[in-house]
Amino acid sequence: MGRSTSEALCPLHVNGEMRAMHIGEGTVLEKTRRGSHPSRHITLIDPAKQAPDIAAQRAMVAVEAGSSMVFVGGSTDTPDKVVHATCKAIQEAFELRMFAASQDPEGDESAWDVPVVLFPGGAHALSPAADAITFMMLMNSTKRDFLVGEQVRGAPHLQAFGVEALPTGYLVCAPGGRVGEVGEVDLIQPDDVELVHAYALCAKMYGFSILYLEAGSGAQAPVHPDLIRRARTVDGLTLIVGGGLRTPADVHAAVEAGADWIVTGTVTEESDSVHELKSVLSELVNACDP
Ligand code: 1GP
Repeated sequence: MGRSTSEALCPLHVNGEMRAMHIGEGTVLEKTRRGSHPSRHITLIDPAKQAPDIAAQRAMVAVEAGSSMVFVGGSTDTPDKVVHATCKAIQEAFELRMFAASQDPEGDESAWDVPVVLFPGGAHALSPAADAITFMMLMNSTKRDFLVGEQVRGAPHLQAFGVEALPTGYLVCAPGGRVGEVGEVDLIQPDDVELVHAYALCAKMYGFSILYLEAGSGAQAPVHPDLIRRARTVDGLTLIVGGGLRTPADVHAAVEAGADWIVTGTVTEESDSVHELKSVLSELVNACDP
C-alpha cells in the first residue's frame, strides 16, 4: 500500500542524517529483482568526477530520460564525505521533484521514487543517505580484501546506518580496466563461458540475489554477450551488466543476451549539455526495451 504524499516526503533521520522516504513498502532488493518487466537502466554517478550539485542535476536528467536507479560510486579512493555529499544532494533533488509532482495535478510522484544505491570501491565509500548498497564479493579477485575484507570493515557501519544490503556477486570480465587492476582480478575472457557459468552457480549457492558482470568503466569493449547468455542459464539471479556500453546497439546486445539491468557511467560524464545528456541517455534507456 502506498504512503500519502506527506508521509512520503517526511524525512527520516538516521544518526542525524536525512534519509529519503519512498512511495510503497517494497525493499530496494524487491524492486531490483528480475521480474516480468523489461530490462532497465541504471545511471552510475562517480562522486569523484563532479561536484554534488552537478551530480544531482545529472541524476535528475537521467530519471527524466527513463533511468530507473542511480548508483553512486566507482572510483576506489573517494572518501566517504564526498560520497555522502553526493548521495545527499541527489536524494534532496529527488525529494523536491517528488514534492513538485505532488502539487501538480498531472504530476507523477512515483517517477521520482528512484533508489539511490551505493556502488562502493571499499568500506571507506559509504553513506547513510543511500537507500541501499550493492554488497559485493569481487568473486574473481585474488585478494582477500575484495573477497571479504572490505565487507567485514563495512558491515557494522551499514548496520548502524540502516542501509539495505543487496547481496551481489561481482565478476570482472576482460578488458577489466582499472577495477580489474586494483581488484587484482583473474579476468574472465570472452570464451570463458563455462567458467562464468560456474561463477554464476557459485553466486547462487552463496545466496546472492544479483550477479554483476563488469567490463570496467570506460572499457573499449563491453562484456561479451556469450558470457551474459551463459550466466543467464542459472535461475534465480538478477543480472546486471556494465562497463563500455556506449551505444544503443551495445545495450541491445546485452539485453538480448539476458541482462536485466544495464549500467552506464562514462556517457553521463562526457555529455556537454543537459540536452545532450538527456538525448544520449534516452536512446540507451529505449534500447533496454526494444
Ligand atoms: C562501471 O559498469 C560501470 O562500473 C559503468 O561503466 O563507465 O563504461 O559506462 P562505463
